[in-house]
Amino acid sequence: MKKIITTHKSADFDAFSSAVAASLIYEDSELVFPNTMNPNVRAFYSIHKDIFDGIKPSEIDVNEVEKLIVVDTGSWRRIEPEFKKLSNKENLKIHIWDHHQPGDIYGDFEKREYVGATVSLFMEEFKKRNLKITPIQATLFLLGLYEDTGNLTFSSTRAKDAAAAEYLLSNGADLSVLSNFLRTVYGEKQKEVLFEMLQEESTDLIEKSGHKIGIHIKDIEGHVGNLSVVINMYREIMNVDAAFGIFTDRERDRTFIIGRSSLEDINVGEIMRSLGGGGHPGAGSAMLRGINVDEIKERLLYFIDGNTSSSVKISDLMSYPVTTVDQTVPMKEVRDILVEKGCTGLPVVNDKKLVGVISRRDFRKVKKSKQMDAPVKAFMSDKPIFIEPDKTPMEAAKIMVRFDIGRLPVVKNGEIIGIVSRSDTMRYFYDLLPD
Ligand SMILES: [Mn+2]
Repeated sequence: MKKIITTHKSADFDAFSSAVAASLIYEDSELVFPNTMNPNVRAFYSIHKDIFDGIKPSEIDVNEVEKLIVVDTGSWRRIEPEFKKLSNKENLKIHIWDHHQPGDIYGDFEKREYVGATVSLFMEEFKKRNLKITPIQATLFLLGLYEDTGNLTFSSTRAKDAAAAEYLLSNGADLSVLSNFLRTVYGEKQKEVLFEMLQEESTDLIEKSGHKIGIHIKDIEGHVGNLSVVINMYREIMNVDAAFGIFTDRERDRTFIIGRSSLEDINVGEIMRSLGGGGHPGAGSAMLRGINVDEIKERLLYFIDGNTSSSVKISDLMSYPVTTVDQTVPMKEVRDILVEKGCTGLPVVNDKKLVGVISRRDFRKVKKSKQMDAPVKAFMSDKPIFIEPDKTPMEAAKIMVRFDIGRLPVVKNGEIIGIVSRSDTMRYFYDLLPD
C-alpha cells in the first residue's frame, strides 16, 4: 500500500518541518516535498538534504497512492497539481494535520487545532509516544515553530507551542543555526539605533582586496535585542560587503561587537571566535569587558586582516580516498558498489580523470533488466560538477544549492583527489569542525 506525505506549495518552515515530523510518525510513507519552497527553506533543505530527503511529486505514480497524509493545509488548491487526481479517488485514506480553518480536503482522521504552528501538534504527539529525535531534527522543528509564531510572540501562539519549544530545546535544538534561516524581527528600537547610526556619519570605511568594509562605533543604553538585524540593514544601506558594529554599554562597562558579511574571505564567525565570541561565516558576535573602543577596533581590524589566510578550505573538509568507478563498469556492478558502500552516488572516471557522476536516481532511467549490463557511461550524468581544493565551504555550499547536488568531487589538475558532501559543509556551518 502506497502512502505519501505532503504539504502546501511554497512551503515555509512550518510546512516543511511538519512534513518531516509526519515521516517519523508514518514511518512507511514516502515524503513528497512540494516543487516550490520559500527561499530560506530551500537554502536549509539544500544543505541538509542528506538528512531530510524526500522526493518530488513527479516521481510519484499518483494512481498507486492509497493513503495521503497532508500537513499544514487542508485545501486541494494549496498542494501540488500532481495530487489533484486524488481528490476524486475512491477509498483513498486521508489524514490531515493542520492549524488552519478546514478546507475542501476531508480526512478520515483530522488533527486540527488552532495553535501557532502545525509542528507543535506533532511535538505533542512525539512526547506522548516518547519518540527520540536528534538535535538536527529538533533544530528544524524549532525553525518551523518559531517562524510561524514569530518566536512565540504572535497572538496565534498557544501554550502548546511554548510546550513544543521546551521539548525541542531540551532535545538539543540549536538556536545559533536558527538565526541563519529565520527572518528576524525588526522593531522600533532597532529602527531607532539604525537611524542614529546613519545620522552620525561616523562610519569608518575601509577597503580590503577590492571589498568595502564598514565599521561603526556607537553607544547604546540598556538592552537592545537583534542588533545583528540592525547591522545587516546597515550593511545593505551603506552598500558595503561587510559591516561591523562596536556597541558600547557604558553603564555596564562592556562592548558588543556584531558583524555581518556577504564575503567569503571575511569569515565573521572566525573573527568573532578570535575575539572570544562566536558565529557563522556570514554573521557573528562577541562581548568584551571594558569599553576601550579604540583598542577593540584595532583588534578587530587585526583579525579582519589576518583572517583570510587561515580560513577553512575545501581540502580541510573533503574525504578521501574516494571510491570511484571506471566508465566501463556495468550498471549492475555499480549498483552493488552503491549498496555495499551505502552511498547515494559515485564519481565515474576514465584513467583517473573525472568524466561523470552516477547516482541512485540515475537508476530510474534503467527500464529493462538487460540495461543493467550496459556500462555506467551510458547512464551517468556526463557533465560532472566539481570544486577545486582551495575553494571555501561557502563556495561549495553555493554550488550545491545552485545545482541541487549533495556530493561534490574535489578535482585538482583534472584528477579527483577527494569528495565533499553536504554533511561536510553542514558540519562546518554548525561549527563542529575541530580546531
Ligand atoms: Mn503553518
